[in-house]
Amino acid sequence: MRAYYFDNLPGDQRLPHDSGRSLSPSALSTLGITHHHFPPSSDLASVNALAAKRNYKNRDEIEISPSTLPNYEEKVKTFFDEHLHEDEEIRYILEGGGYFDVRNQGDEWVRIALERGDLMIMPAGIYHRFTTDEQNYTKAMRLFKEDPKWTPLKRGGETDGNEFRKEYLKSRDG
Ligand code: KMT
Ligand code: NI
Repeated sequence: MRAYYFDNLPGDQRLPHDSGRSLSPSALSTLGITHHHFPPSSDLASVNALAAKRNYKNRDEIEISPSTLPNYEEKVKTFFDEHLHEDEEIRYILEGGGYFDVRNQGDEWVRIALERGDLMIMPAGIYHRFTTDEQNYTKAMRLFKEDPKWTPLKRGGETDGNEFRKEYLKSRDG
Protein backbone atom coordinates (compact mmCIF):
# COMPACT_ATOMS: atom_id res chain seq x y z
CA MET A 1 0.00 0.00 0.00
CA ARG A 2 1.14 3.49 -0.79
CA ALA A 3 -0.87 6.69 -0.42
CA TYR A 4 -0.15 9.93 -2.23
CA TYR A 5 -1.87 13.02 -3.53
CA PHE A 6 -3.46 12.53 -6.95
CA ASP A 7 -1.86 14.80 -9.55
CA ASN A 8 -5.18 15.90 -11.14
CA LEU A 9 -3.56 15.84 -14.58
CA PRO A 10 -5.49 14.63 -17.60
CA GLY A 11 -4.83 11.07 -18.77
CA ASP A 12 -6.25 7.59 -18.31
CA GLN A 13 -7.57 7.00 -14.77
CA ARG A 14 -5.50 3.76 -14.64
CA LEU A 15 -2.17 5.63 -14.84
CA PRO A 16 -0.49 6.21 -11.45
CA HIS A 17 -1.23 9.97 -11.37
CA ASP A 18 1.42 10.31 -8.68
CA SER A 19 2.07 13.91 -7.65
CA GLY A 20 5.17 12.76 -5.74
CA ARG A 21 3.69 13.92 -2.43
CA SER A 22 3.11 10.94 -0.13
CA LEU A 23 0.73 10.54 2.76
CA SER A 24 1.66 8.78 5.99
CA PRO A 25 -0.49 5.99 7.45
CA SER A 26 -1.38 8.36 10.31
CA ALA A 27 -2.68 10.95 7.82
CA LEU A 28 -4.81 8.19 6.33
CA SER A 29 -6.11 7.22 9.72
CA THR A 30 -7.36 10.78 10.31
CA LEU A 31 -9.67 10.05 7.37
CA GLY A 32 -10.91 6.94 9.17
CA ILE A 33 -9.07 4.52 6.90
CA THR A 34 -7.32 1.44 8.23
CA HIS A 35 -4.91 -0.78 6.35
CA HIS A 36 -3.50 -4.27 6.93
CA HIS A 37 -1.31 -6.54 4.87
CA PHE A 38 -2.13 -10.24 4.89
CA PRO A 39 -0.35 -12.38 2.26
CA PRO A 40 -3.30 -14.27 0.71
CA SER A 41 -1.86 -17.78 0.46
CA SER A 42 -0.72 -18.05 4.05
CA ASP A 43 -3.02 -15.69 5.83
CA LEU A 44 -6.72 -16.06 5.11
CA ALA A 45 -7.05 -16.89 8.82
CA SER A 46 -6.15 -13.29 9.67
CA VAL A 47 -8.83 -12.01 7.32
CA ASN A 48 -11.36 -14.40 8.85
CA ALA A 49 -10.46 -13.24 12.36
CA LEU A 50 -10.81 -9.58 11.42
CA ALA A 51 -14.18 -10.25 9.78
CA ALA A 52 -15.42 -12.19 12.81
CA LYS A 53 -14.30 -9.47 15.22
CA ARG A 54 -16.18 -6.78 13.30
CA ASN A 55 -19.24 -8.99 12.83
CA TYR A 56 -18.88 -9.36 9.08
CA LYS A 57 -20.96 -12.32 8.00
CA ASN A 58 -20.89 -12.15 4.21
CA ARG A 59 -18.30 -11.89 1.48
CA ASP A 60 -17.89 -12.29 -2.22
CA GLU A 61 -15.06 -12.21 -4.73
CA ILE A 62 -14.95 -9.99 -7.77
CA GLU A 63 -12.55 -10.36 -10.69
CA ILE A 64 -12.27 -7.07 -12.55
CA SER A 65 -10.58 -7.64 -15.90
CA PRO A 66 -11.50 -7.32 -19.59
CA SER A 67 -11.95 -11.11 -19.91
CA THR A 68 -14.01 -11.72 -16.76
CA LEU A 69 -16.20 -8.63 -16.43
CA PRO A 70 -18.70 -7.97 -19.23
CA ASN A 71 -18.52 -4.34 -20.45
CA TYR A 72 -15.20 -3.91 -18.63
CA GLU A 73 -14.37 -0.42 -19.94
CA GLU A 74 -17.83 0.85 -19.03
CA LYS A 75 -17.77 -0.73 -15.55
CA VAL A 76 -14.37 0.66 -14.78
CA LYS A 77 -15.68 4.14 -15.59
CA THR A 78 -18.67 3.56 -13.30
CA PHE A 79 -16.44 2.52 -10.37
CA PHE A 80 -14.58 5.80 -10.96
CA ASP A 81 -17.67 7.94 -10.43
CA GLU A 82 -17.28 9.64 -7.07
CA HIS A 83 -19.65 8.07 -4.52
CA LEU A 84 -20.26 7.10 -0.91
CA HIS A 85 -21.74 4.06 0.81
CA GLU A 86 -23.99 3.88 3.83
CA ASP A 87 -21.89 1.05 5.18
CA GLU A 88 -18.26 0.53 6.06
CA GLU A 89 -16.49 -1.28 3.25
CA ILE A 90 -13.68 -3.81 3.47
CA ARG A 91 -11.72 -4.66 0.37
CA TYR A 92 -9.02 -7.34 0.30
CA ILE A 93 -6.83 -7.63 -2.79
CA LEU A 94 -6.24 -11.27 -3.70
CA GLU A 95 -4.43 -10.74 -7.01
CA GLY A 96 -3.41 -7.80 -9.14
CA GLY A 97 -3.91 -4.31 -7.79
CA GLY A 98 -5.94 -1.17 -8.03
CA TYR A 99 -6.43 2.37 -6.82
CA PHE A 100 -8.94 3.75 -4.36
CA ASP A 101 -9.08 7.55 -4.43
CA VAL A 102 -10.56 9.18 -1.34
CA ARG A 103 -11.29 12.81 -0.50
CA ASN A 104 -9.27 14.35 2.33
CA GLN A 105 -10.27 17.15 4.73
CA GLY A 106 -9.58 19.75 2.03
CA ASP A 107 -11.61 17.81 -0.56
CA GLU A 108 -8.42 16.85 -2.42
CA TRP A 109 -8.02 13.41 -3.95
CA VAL A 110 -5.70 11.03 -2.15
CA ARG A 111 -4.77 7.93 -4.13
CA ILE A 112 -4.32 4.66 -2.26
CA ALA A 113 -2.43 2.11 -4.35
CA LEU A 114 -3.31 -1.41 -3.25
CA GLU A 115 -1.50 -4.62 -4.13
CA ARG A 116 -1.96 -8.31 -3.51
CA GLY A 117 -2.44 -8.90 0.21
CA ASP A 118 -3.56 -5.37 1.07
CA LEU A 119 -6.75 -5.07 3.09
CA MET A 120 -8.40 -1.69 3.48
CA ILE A 121 -11.27 -0.65 5.71
CA MET A 122 -13.09 2.47 4.54
CA PRO A 123 -15.67 4.19 6.72
CA ALA A 124 -19.28 4.72 5.68
CA GLY A 125 -19.87 8.19 4.27
CA ILE A 126 -16.43 8.89 2.80
CA TYR A 127 -16.39 10.12 -0.79
CA HIS A 128 -14.27 7.83 -2.96
CA ARG A 129 -13.84 6.11 -6.32
CA PHE A 130 -12.03 3.04 -7.58
CA THR A 131 -10.05 2.11 -10.67
CA THR A 132 -7.95 -0.77 -11.88
CA ASP A 133 -4.35 0.14 -12.66
CA GLU A 134 -2.36 -0.49 -15.84
CA GLN A 135 -2.42 -4.26 -15.25
CA ASN A 136 -6.20 -4.14 -15.81
CA TYR A 137 -6.58 -6.84 -13.22
CA THR A 138 -8.06 -6.72 -9.72
CA LYS A 139 -9.22 -9.83 -7.91
CA ALA A 140 -10.72 -8.66 -4.65
CA MET A 141 -12.74 -9.99 -1.75
CA ARG A 142 -15.55 -7.67 -0.66
CA LEU A 143 -16.68 -8.20 2.88
CA PHE A 144 -20.15 -7.27 4.03
CA LYS A 145 -21.96 -7.09 7.31
CA GLU A 146 -25.23 -8.97 7.68
CA ASP A 147 -27.35 -6.46 5.87
CA PRO A 148 -25.11 -4.74 3.36
CA LYS A 149 -26.07 -1.23 2.31
CA TRP A 150 -23.15 -0.87 -0.06
CA THR A 151 -25.03 0.58 -3.05
CA PRO A 152 -22.94 3.45 -4.40
CA LEU A 153 -24.61 6.85 -3.93
CA LYS A 154 -23.16 9.22 -6.50
CA ARG A 155 -21.92 12.49 -5.10
CA GLY A 156 -24.40 15.30 -5.63
CA GLY A 157 -26.43 17.80 -3.65
CA GLU A 158 -28.35 15.07 -1.85
CA THR A 159 -25.36 13.06 -0.66
CA ASP A 160 -23.97 16.06 1.26
CA GLY A 161 -27.05 15.87 3.49
CA ASN A 162 -26.95 12.09 3.84
CA GLU A 163 -27.01 11.00 7.51
CA PHE A 164 -24.05 8.63 7.04
CA ARG A 165 -22.10 11.46 5.41
CA LYS A 166 -22.87 13.76 8.35
CA GLU A 167 -21.90 11.02 10.83
CA TYR A 168 -18.62 10.52 8.98
CA LEU A 169 -17.76 14.24 9.04
CA LYS A 170 -18.58 14.38 12.75
CA SER A 171 -16.19 11.54 13.54
CA ARG A 172 -13.50 12.90 11.20
CA ASP A 173 -13.58 16.57 12.22
CA GLY A 174 -14.97 16.30 15.76
C1 KMT B 1 -16.24 0.43 -4.65
O1 KMT B 1 -16.81 0.56 -3.60
O2 KMT B 1 -16.01 1.42 -5.36
C2 KMT B 1 -15.83 -0.90 -5.05
O3 KMT B 1 -16.16 -1.79 -4.35
C3 KMT B 1 -15.02 -1.12 -6.29
C4 KMT B 1 -14.78 -2.54 -6.64
S1 KMT B 1 -13.96 -3.57 -5.43
C5 KMT B 1 -12.23 -3.50 -5.74
NI1 NI C 1 -17.37 2.37 -3.27
